[in-house]
Amino acid sequence: MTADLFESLGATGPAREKLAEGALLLRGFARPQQHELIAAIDAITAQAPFRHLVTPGGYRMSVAITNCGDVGWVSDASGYRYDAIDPESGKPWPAMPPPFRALAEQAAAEAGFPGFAPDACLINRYEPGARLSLHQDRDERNLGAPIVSVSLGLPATFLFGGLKRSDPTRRYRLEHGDVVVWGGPERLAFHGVAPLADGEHGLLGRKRINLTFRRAR
Ligand code: MD3
Ligand code: FE
Repeated sequence: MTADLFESLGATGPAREKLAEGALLLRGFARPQQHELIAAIDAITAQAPFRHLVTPGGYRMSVAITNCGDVGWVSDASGYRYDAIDPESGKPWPAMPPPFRALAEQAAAEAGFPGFAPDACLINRYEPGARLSLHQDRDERNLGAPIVSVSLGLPATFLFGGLKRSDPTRRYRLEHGDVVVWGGPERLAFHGVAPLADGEHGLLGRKRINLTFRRAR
């Protein structure tokens, strides 16, 4: 309890937490860039607005998404894939802003993955009640590259399971500015996000935004 308190205050204790082999949580790593990141997200979503996808199974996702980078993650009746074109606009996805790229590369290097060069950034928006059920991220061609995740806005409970859907899950609270690097054997672990609790964040209001940087191709 006391250790948690000190850690959250940044007074002492590790700002980095090893979640698994190749999976590293960097508390507050994105905080110095928070304003720059939020401005970039606003510019991206002006070009490629958040939308609720329908899964191949016909369910509307409660999380709204958009993308930037060379390719974006899309879902429709034919399945999930990465595509260079935003199906809503018929145009390429907005370019990945240099501060996004730099942050992802620096975080990956901290976790032992130097030279990470993401070509896709999926941007998830959670409003109160939105959740992400347990899934694996396996649509990327290069599964040797890590995924770097950046959390902004309201805190969320992240569920981290094993390589089988039925494996038990551990829970982690992800807060504004937290960055997680997922590589190594846990790259294919099942994971999800519990329904977002309502709240008010000073910069983002009643929502959480998560960026995931990926090497898709
Ligand atoms: C562990 N996003 O977009 S980020 C996703 O908070 C996704 O929006 C969640 O899962 C979110 O696919 C979690 C953390 C994360 C991302 C990818 C992973 C954890 C991961 C891939 C493998 C293992
Ligand atoms: Fe995922």
